[in-house]
Amino acid sequence: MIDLYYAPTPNGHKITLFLEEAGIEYRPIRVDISKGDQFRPAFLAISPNNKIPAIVDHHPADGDPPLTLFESGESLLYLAEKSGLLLSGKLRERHITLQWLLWQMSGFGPMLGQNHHFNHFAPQSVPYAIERYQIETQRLYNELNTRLEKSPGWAASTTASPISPPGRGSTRMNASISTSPVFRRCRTGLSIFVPVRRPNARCIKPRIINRMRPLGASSRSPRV
Ligand SMILES: N[C@@H](CCC(=O)N[C@@H](CS)C(=O)NCC(=O)O)C(=O)O
Repeated sequence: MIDLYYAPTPNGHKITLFLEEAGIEYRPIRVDISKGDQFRPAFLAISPNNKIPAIVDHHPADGDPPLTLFESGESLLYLAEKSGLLLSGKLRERHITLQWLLWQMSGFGPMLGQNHHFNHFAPQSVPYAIERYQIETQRLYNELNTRLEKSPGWAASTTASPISPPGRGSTRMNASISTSPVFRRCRTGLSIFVPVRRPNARCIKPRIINRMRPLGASSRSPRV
């Protein structure tokens, strides 16, 4: 059983998507970041960076006491290792997936986050920051678009497949799971502020977004 410390945000959705796709049993524990739950000592003991998501595995493979992890990328990798799903056993495929996962973690997520912040939440307008993050966001979307042009199923594929032998979707899954929720969240903001050329990104939409819909509602889950 995995405890998932969660809020219905792009980073939260990354982990629920993986857990659902892999069929891993989990208990979502809602952290209301709009009310400051992330600064409570009980949560900080699990996620010292005061951010969701974080997971606690009560039955880690080494048989030792429960294992606590924060950072969404690391949680995805841990769950892939634990389940043997959604990350290829083939060297080349695995590293292409990891490359795009890290691209999401270090670029797509944080830069789109900054773009969102300076366009929607900054207490004062900072034209330099707005322009900087719009340009970077545009560049990242174009990069995603080019990737999708080369491999249209990449972000849409959500087929769970074992690490060994690698199967359909296994090279794509972790990268898609980390990218799609951020893509979905930031789409609206971008169409307002930046004319983004991203026709190929449409193929992200159908399955992943349908999968996320029921995952947003976790109002019945306990709070931290
Ligand atoms: N690098 C982190 C980022 C996580 C993150 O930014 N979480 C946001 C919600 S999407 C959060 O918890 N924010 C609360 C805060 O910063 O106080 C990860 O990928 O896990």
